[in-house]
Amino acid sequence: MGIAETKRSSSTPASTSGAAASDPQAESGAALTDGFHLVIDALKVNGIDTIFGLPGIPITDLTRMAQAEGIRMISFRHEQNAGNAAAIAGFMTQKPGICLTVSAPGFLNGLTALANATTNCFPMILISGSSEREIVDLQQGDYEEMDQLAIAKPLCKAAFRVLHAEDIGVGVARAIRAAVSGRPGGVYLDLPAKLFAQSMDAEAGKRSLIQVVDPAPRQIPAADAIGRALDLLEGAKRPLILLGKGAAYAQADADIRSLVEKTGIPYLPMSMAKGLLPDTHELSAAAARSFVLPEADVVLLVGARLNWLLSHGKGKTWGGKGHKDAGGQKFIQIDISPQEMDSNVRIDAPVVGDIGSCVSALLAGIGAAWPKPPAEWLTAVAERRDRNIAKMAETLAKDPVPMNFHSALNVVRDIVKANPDAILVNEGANALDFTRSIVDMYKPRKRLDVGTWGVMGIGMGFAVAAAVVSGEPVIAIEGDSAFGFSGMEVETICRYNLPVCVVVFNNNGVYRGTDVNPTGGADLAPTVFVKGARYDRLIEAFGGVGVHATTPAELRRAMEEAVRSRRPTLINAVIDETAGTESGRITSLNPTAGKKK
Ligand code: FYN
Ligand code: ADP
Repeated sequence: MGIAETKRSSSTPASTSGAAASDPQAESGAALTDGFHLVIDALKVNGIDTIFGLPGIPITDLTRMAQAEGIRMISFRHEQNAGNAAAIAGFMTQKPGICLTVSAPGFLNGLTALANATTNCFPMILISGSSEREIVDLQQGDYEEMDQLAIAKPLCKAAFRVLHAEDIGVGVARAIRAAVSGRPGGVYLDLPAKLFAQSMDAEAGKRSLIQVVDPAPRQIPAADAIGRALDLLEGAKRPLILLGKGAAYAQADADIRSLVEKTGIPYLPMSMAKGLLPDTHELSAAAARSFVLPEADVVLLVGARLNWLLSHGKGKTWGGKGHKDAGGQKFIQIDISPQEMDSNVRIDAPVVGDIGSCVSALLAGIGAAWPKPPAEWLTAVAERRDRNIAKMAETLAKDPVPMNFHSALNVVRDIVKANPDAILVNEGANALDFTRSIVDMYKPRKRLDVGTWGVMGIGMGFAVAAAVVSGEPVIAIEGDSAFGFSGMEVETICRYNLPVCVVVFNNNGVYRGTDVNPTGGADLAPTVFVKGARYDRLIEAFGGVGVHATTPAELRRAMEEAVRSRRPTLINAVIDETAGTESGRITSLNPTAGKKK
């Protein structure tokens, strides 16, 4: 929609409150536009159709006008959740997710999500209204005074401020490019209150907008880098492909599958890469993780960093003697960021470029005569995997009373299998770790979780965005502790009538509910919550469906009904309060000095 048309809508009832909503055309008689409309038009011209945010000073009218102009405005109850929603929308779509907040505290709430997005390489733009520059810079005590740009800078990929209406087009274009080009990440865009009411000639305004051409240009890998990688891979005795969430983000699904199948190399998916190939694929080594990492001799990393989640590429996980010793593997790494290479261990064959281009270049060098990996390796991986899967099947078949993580997740596993298009959001400690290894994924980008930082609090923001962006049913498997960080957004889920089924694994506390206060005082232990809490009643307050489930059969019935009806549902799944280990599978990261073992 052009400037002339957007201008007309500034006289709609939705935008008549406050001075900022005055109709520039009516005042001057000339065809004018203003900062509000230029921001909206700059986003729209770049195909942005959804904003996640929270209205308030100075962006209230912006949210109204955006809605009036056809942008879907999803309003949240807390900016961090809106920010998480924007971040995961960016991951799912390769378009920057937009989060819109008020100044100072609203901005800071959104900033946590922006930093998390940047850490995870998710493209997102946090747009915050801010107070008057003159007053902020002289520190004269403005309403919500804060130098937001300076604070945002170290926590995101790029940060920009726009002071004049005619620069809005450039500001938005720069933000979009910064978010999605190269390694994706979070961008901050600071819009001071005064900008919104600034008016300018409508035609000049229209001309000032930039439709970004090729926002994430392909980055073709060098031929010698591809040759080096192929040589290493071809000579491997025990090769392994490691798929990370960068591979999921890249949307090169068919080529990645071909790479695995044509080479016949076993692959290990990182958490959010699960489903890139179906977890039931014969070359999946997910259930043989602790076998393949130390045993592999050549590892091809595709969009995965050798960070803490991969024990920094060394130590016992990789067969090293001590925790700093390398395991002797040779690494090939595909990544868009050249600086990622050698960040933890030597990368023998760096392949710098976008994953789509890199994988297709590798495929071009892999002909029909490509040798399959030695049979001993394939057999050893398959044996180990099948043994672990059989062991897991035994555990899943049990039906203990009370219900535990395994018996509850056995239900979730079946529901996801029957609904492979549903999106699984997952956070917690044990609720996260057990779900990751028990619930198979069948399609790419269907598993959204705590990511690189292992954060709590992404749950409801991710669930809202997943439903809004995809229109598919969303199943959010939440630890009771994790759910608390964003639980109020069940109102948002109900308000927008989203097909989200939240399952709270309730074991009465952080990790589990059995800690006691050693002093014998009235306060509960710090890790314990109200016992027997009824999270299901929370959603009933807003018209959603609440279910209290204490058996796998009850859980199954409730989940089936939630997915079938697409009604907002929260299931309070009561889990044995003794179930769960401290910090799940990362207990080693939680210092225990002074704690009774
Ligand atoms: C995996 N496994 C399976 C299967 N899939 N067994 C049977 N069947 C299936 N389908 C096995 C796998 O081989 C491992 O066993 C084990 O299950 C766990 O697999 P996972 O989850 O892949 O591996 P692991 O060791 O937990 O992975 C390390 C990690 C992961 C760091 C990448 O823990 C992770 O992503 N953690 C994030 C934690 C987090 O962020 N927590 C939130 C904060 S909690 P073995 O091979 O025998 O080892 C705050 O307190
Ligand atoms: P995981 O946590 O699943 O291991 P990481 O977030 O650590 O994954 O790694 C993702 C990597 O993917 C990052 O280093 C990032 O630079 C890279 N990446 C993201 N998108 C692309 C892309 N389109 N092409 C190449 N690399 C990418």
